[in-house]
Amino acid sequence: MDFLGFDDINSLKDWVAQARKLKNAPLRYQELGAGKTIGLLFFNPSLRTRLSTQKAAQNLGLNCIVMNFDKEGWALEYLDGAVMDQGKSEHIREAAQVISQYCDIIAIRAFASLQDRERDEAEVVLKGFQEHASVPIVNMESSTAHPLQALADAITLDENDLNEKARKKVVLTWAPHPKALPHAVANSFVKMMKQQDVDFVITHPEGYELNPEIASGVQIEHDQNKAFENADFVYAKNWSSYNEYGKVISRDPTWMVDQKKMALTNNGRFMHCLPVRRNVVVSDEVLDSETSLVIEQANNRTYSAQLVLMKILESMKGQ
Ligand code: SN0
Repeated sequence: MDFLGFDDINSLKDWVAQARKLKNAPLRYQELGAGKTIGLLFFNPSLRTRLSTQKAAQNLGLNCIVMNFDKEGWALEYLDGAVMDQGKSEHIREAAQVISQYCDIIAIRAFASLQDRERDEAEVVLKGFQEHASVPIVNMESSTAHPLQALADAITLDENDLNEKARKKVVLTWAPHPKALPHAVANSFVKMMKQQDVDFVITHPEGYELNPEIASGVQIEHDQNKAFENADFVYAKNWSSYNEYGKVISRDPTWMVDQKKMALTNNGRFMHCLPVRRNVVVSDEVLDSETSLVIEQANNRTYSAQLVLMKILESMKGQ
């Protein structure tokens, strides 16, 4: 069993319930991973993903090997038939097979380049490992998806009564950022929201439309203030343009989430995957207030990762 994207979750409701149970007794399955090893390969920086996945592995008794592949590994070639007389030292074919001998599970972080949409959408790194490794593969944020974050967000929303009483309103808002950022977090959040019984609205400036295949059927509101009206949850995230691929076409500071905007909501809770640029994406006031769920979201990364690793370990039993 691989965990590559949100579509690998067969029942979100069940998975969230199982993760919440796991959170109450995280050390109950310490035998499950005994004698097995997970390798975490990072092609990009990480704080939460690295530490929470390592913690999740430890909770399951797994050994954990971590490698900053971008800095410490050989530059990998992914193209079949390549004549490797340039900068790339090793082909994914050997690398994936070799790592499969040391690790029973391989988890990979490989962000979008934001240079070449076709290459990013082909998920060259994740798919390269999937094709050539002989062990299960876990996505720790690829070019187009961050399913472990979206699962953690689903847990956080559920803990904060998303599914209690009256139907809730959730808003995903684009927010300004100095750098061009990937679409992965937004994509997986949208996929997750599509499986929830809520009113879901995306708000962004014109030109920041997400991949239409992912956002199809979702209500889009270009007036951010209007979108915030009566919202129970506001999830902020920056992403670069999809149509003008990887470009920053606006840094409009009026899109920052501040107290004035949160006052339009129904005592709404603020969410962000972190890391977050203070006073650019969200004001100190909001981030430091009781309405913010960002620290809980980060905590739930451990249990989303642990649930996924548990399911993979269970699927390996008797093989
Ligand atoms: C990443 C992203 O996909 O947006 C990871 C989020 C989990 N975020 C960043 O790269 C932020 C970098 C910055 O300099 O603020």
